[in-house]
Amino acid sequence: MREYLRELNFGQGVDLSRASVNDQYLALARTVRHYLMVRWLETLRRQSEVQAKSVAYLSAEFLLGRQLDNALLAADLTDIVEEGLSGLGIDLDTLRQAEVEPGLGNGGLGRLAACFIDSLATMNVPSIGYGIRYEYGIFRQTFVDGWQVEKPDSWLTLGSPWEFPHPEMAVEVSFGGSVADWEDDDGTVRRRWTPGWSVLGVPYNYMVPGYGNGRVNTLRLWSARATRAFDLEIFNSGDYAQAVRAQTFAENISKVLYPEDSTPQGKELRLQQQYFFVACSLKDFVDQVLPKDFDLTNLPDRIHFQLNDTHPVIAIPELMRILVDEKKWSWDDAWSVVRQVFSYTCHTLLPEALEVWSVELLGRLLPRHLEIIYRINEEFLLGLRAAYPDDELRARRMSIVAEFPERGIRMAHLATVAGVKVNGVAALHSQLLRDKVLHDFAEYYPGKFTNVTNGITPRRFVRLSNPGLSGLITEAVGSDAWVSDLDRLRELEPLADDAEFRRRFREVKAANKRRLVQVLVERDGIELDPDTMFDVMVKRLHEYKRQTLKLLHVVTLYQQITTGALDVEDVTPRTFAFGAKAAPGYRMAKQIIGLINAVGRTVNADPAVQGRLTVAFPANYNVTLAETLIPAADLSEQISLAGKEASGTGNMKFMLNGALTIGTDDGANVEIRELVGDDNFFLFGLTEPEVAEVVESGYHPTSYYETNPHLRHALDLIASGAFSDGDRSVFEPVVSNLLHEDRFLVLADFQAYLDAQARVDAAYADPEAWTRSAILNVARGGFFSSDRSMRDYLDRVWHAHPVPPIS
Ligand code: 26Q
Repeated sequence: MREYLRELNFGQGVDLSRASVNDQYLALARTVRHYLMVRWLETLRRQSEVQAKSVAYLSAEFLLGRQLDNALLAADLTDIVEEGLSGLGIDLDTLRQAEVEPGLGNGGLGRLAACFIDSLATMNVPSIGYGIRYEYGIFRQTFVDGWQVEKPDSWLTLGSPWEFPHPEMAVEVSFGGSVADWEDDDGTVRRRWTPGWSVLGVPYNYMVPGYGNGRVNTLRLWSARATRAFDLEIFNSGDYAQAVRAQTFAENISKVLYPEDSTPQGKELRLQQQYFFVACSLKDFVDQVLPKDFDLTNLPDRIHFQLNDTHPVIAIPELMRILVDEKKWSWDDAWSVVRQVFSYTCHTLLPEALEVWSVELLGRLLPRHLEIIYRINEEFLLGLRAAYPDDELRARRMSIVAEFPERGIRMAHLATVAGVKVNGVAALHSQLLRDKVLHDFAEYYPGKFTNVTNGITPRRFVRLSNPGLSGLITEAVGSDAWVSDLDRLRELEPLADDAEFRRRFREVKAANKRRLVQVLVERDGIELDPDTMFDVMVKRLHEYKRQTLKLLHVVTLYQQITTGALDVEDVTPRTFAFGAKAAPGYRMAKQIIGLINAVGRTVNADPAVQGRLTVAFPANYNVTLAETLIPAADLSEQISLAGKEASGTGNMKFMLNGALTIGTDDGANVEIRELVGDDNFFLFGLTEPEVAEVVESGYHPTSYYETNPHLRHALDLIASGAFSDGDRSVFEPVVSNLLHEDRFLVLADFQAYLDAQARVDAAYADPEAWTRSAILNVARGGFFSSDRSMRDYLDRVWHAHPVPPIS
């Protein structure tokens, strides 16, 4: 605590009596990071000493969540700090809550990256995360009359104690300009890129502490600055305003996270972001991380670059450019190294979500890279045509260069051609990649395709977010070894049949629900009854995820109660909790948010419902809210149309916190159900092959509307203006989309969903049996630790090994 007070006095420049909560939080954070510093330096020293193969995780997003609690846990400082602070009359929890979470990601993909670097550190794997230090992360969502309004997320304004800027390590990244032939000293004709402009990338290092192992890995995020030359030149020209504008222009690159998490728009700034962080990272690794005299022909022994979706795929031509243009290697030598050091993880199945950059844009921004891509493609097509003579259609399908609707570069094809491995993120997803999305490639490159099912870190999503359950588990296992060895949860299995254990498990869930109720009152002014079933659907808003299906369930119950078709006494009291951000430009998603809020407003206020149905939609769902919401859930909603959700990771978090899942046969739900068994999972809906069949034979949503009275009543009620003050036009687009288009077969799965919800009600009516299932969900969820995902990547993709510290 002496150190804490010193940080407060000399770091923050205040004394205890005048310190704001933020001052106190910052001082504590600095104290903790100070403590971790020794281990960080030691880790770096060991890493360069041992020269083991490392992993570089390249990701445009790292959705970290709050750092303080995780750092305290990793360093085993929680108790000592809590005690010390309380001696000063300070409540640790108050300081925890002062932290603004770094929301440098949209959702699943960004959070996955954060879980993975946590696991890599915990498993002693030499590794580094590379990404972008956005000045503004994912927007803050507010509701105005129930409609989403976005506010900037200025997470840096109150100070960011976890980062270490290194302006002296800045690297230069170039864009634009032109390419021409030139003659080398020895007469070889080479290509020379003369860029049009450049920016600096300043690295900001973040500690990634392993759990209880004294290791601290690095996450290196890049921030864009104007180059000094750029600055000087324009300032000297006397045009001050122009010079300032130029700086702003450069700094724009890392200004804001794009809030779309599918259907990427071909925005120039987004491509600038991608190349910016990738070029910085490769240069950093080659020039700074590797030893000075390193022979790059040995690169595959020292590094594997994992590409988190196609966002960093421009790294492939960039490494070719470095080797061929800068190091003067032959094309073939360069290619033989490049094709050994990258692997690609695909996170989608939606064709519209696959990135394609227009040749016009790519050629303007990165002319040399475009040439390199063309050459990679030429040689790829040469091999392809040799393997499949006279199959021009196949060559066109597989080409890296698309011809329609405009000439474009298919980043997933480039990644697949150059990558050592291509993986999907759940068993079903990987299967569909092989069979459908990348079928031609799976045929051409047998052995390249693999699966690594996603996982989540048990440190943040069980140990920290659910202390009550963690206490129970630790008692049952006999130690806290499960926190870094999640298979030990299996030891809970027999306790599912122990009435006393079930009682305590239920008490933990009840306490988590009370904790959530309190948080939501303070955070949103939402009042909930903890003695209801908490039925939770939290995830990005997307039509394929089908928030409307859950809403139709709510509307159906409401309609039945108000018309007297259902006696309100027979309704299981439920709280329907939603959390979802919509991409700002995704109009249908925003309409759906408006509709959820509108239904909530009406249902919550209707005395006929007698408080048995409550809709809660707290704004701005984020990692921090997830940490209190998920442990309080009874029922986890994972109801995407089969074949559309690559994996899902929220589903795993709910399972490990003792919620039961109602879900389709999609993504990792498939594996969840296999593990917990059909008795402990509420399965419903079409399977992926059935979906394909329905779509194939022509899907007519109206036929479901016409034949299913529940569905008709629910949709009619929405269309009647019952939730929009009688105005029939407000939600007409949602209703008519469902009736006439319904791309994601909401109406086709509606009745099956209602039936499954009836099974949920029946099961919930028997608390002992329900608790037993909940315990089995926890006991059988160990597979979903991201530690296991890392082991799979190490074995199947990276062929790297942990380097345990010398103890
Ligand atoms: C691309 C180009 C331009 C602008 C934005 C983007 C962009 C950004 C984010 C495209 C996609 C994303 C994020 C995708 C994502 O989160 N996918 C989810 O990944 C999870 C982790 O694997 C899976 O569990 C989910 O199923 C998948 O939807």
